[in-house]
Amino acid sequence: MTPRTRLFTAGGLLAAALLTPACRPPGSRAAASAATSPAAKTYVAPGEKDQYYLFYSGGHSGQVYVAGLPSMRHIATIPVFARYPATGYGYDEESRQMLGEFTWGDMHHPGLSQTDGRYDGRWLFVNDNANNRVARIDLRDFKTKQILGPIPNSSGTHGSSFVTENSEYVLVATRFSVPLPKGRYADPQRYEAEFNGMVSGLAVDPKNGTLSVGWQILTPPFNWDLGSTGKGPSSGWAFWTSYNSEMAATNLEANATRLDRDYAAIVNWRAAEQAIKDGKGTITGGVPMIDPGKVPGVMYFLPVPKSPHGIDTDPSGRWIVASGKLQPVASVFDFEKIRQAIDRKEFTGNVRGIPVLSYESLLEGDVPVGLGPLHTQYDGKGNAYTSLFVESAVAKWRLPPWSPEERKDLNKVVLDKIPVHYNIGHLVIGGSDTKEPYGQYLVAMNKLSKGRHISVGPAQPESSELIDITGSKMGMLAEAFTEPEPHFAQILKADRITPIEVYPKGENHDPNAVWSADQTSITRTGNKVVVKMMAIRSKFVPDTIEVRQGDEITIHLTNVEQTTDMLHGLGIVEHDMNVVVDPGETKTVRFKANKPGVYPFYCTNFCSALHQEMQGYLAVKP
Ligand code: RUQ
Ligand code: CUA
Repeated sequence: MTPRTRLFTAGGLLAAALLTPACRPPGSRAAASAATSPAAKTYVAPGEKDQYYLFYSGGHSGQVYVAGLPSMRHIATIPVFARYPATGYGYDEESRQMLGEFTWGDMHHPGLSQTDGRYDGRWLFVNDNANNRVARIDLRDFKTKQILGPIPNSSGTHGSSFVTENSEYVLVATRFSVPLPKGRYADPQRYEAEFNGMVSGLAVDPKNGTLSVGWQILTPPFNWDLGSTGKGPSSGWAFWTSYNSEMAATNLEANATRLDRDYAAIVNWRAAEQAIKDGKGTITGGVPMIDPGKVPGVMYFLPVPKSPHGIDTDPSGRWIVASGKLQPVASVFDFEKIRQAIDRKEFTGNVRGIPVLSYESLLEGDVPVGLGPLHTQYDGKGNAYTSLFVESAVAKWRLPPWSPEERKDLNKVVLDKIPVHYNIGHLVIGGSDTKEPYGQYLVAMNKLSKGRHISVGPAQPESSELIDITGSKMGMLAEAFTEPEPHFAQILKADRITPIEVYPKGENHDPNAVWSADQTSITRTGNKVVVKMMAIRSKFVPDTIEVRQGDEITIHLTNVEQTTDMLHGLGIVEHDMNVVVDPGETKTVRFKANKPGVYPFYCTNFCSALHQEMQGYLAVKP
């Protein structure tokens, strides 16, 4: 079967496809396919709600996008590493301080917090590959609460955000290597001698999720790529693949693809934690760091197929799967055997004192999945799904144990393949990185969409595809625009969380909050003017602020509403200022009244029939 016919039969579109356009009156195509269309399975009628959240990374937009599944409708944008005027993020003091000196981030891999190896619905962690940060979003209100970083000694925090079973740590590995500590100059020609990579354990405060750098592990200057955390037999361990074991500093396309194998890192993060407690770290760049060549038991290297892009632990925690982008196989390793080899010290050598395990004796099998394998996800029923970038497809295959016949020809465990459009990067199955995947939908996140949308010019919109994985064959259900640039995603059952819809007044501990007109004020101290302002349908109190040119103005704005969906905004004309306050929320903005004149301000969020009347004046005397 050609991929094309397979797509149609798998999707159940065959009947519609067989009708020739000539014998069909206009309009009947839609009617015919509506009855049989797989898209009907994704239809969420007006007033009904989706079953899952899809949290997908917005890449260099710096934002997290939220879609509903199965509708694939984009329902929210959570700004993290970039300003977002729609929610006033990056304008008020708190979010401005979180963003610091950066106006953008390159977000790659969201990771949900876990308790006992299952999503607990508390936090979503996301990394910024560009400015070496990791942020925490609270799923109680879908807001960014912390941006940690730039992380010391860490450059290109791409191999993130991998959350351990009980959210003890968010684990991060570096894509780039630099001379350490950061800020030190060394000639890039001396890459191998002077540059280093890093694995960081970001400790998560179990009460409030606050991130801090717990410890770091120094590594050779390999380029660490995607990873995963262990569970079950691999509990307490974590894995990353690397490219550039060659340690080349220039023309990586050629120089980092010379060797047949690259190294995966097998990290005992519990041992790293213990080593730090035992005082075996040295403080570098302000954080405790372990040299795994000198502290045994923390890191091991496992050769894997050339130029891999990721390594994924299955839901049982026994099987770990790495794929080499340049070899058409997914390599399966049995962690129990890895563990035995480590215990028995069966090493083939070492790199900078880090023991190297034997690929040949630990390989369970190379499954011939297809061309350009990148990432693997699991359905919890013993099946794995690998994205094939070059082949533009997803391969479904069966994890071990395999029969002797299957072992002789592992083509037998490749069960299905579905074409996707086009050049798939990541794919996601809800809960794949937990003990209990949902196993219902797979979302293919395609790197190039090549003409899937009506043209909007040279920058073609990205697309993602929703695939039904409940049957023995995968079924293509729907395709949707995806905000660029999607990398990884997480899927969470909608009923797993109950986000708040207003900030309860009793929880607002901002000392500058005001709840009635008589509490509002304008106070001057020298050239500093502090305004305590209230927003309520449909006015600001006060609505006239008189200041002098050069004054420093602070406005504490409280939205006193306790009603769902009743937001107010404060936009100040020609002052590059907009904040949005949710019901019960207080935000602070600070700016200088540099220009004389009278500047209207107004509510930027449509809130009532008299929303347009919700305005006032900033009057600046020269
Ligand atoms: S990487 S397409 Cu940034 Cu997630 Cu694999
Ligand atoms: Cu308040 Cu519009």
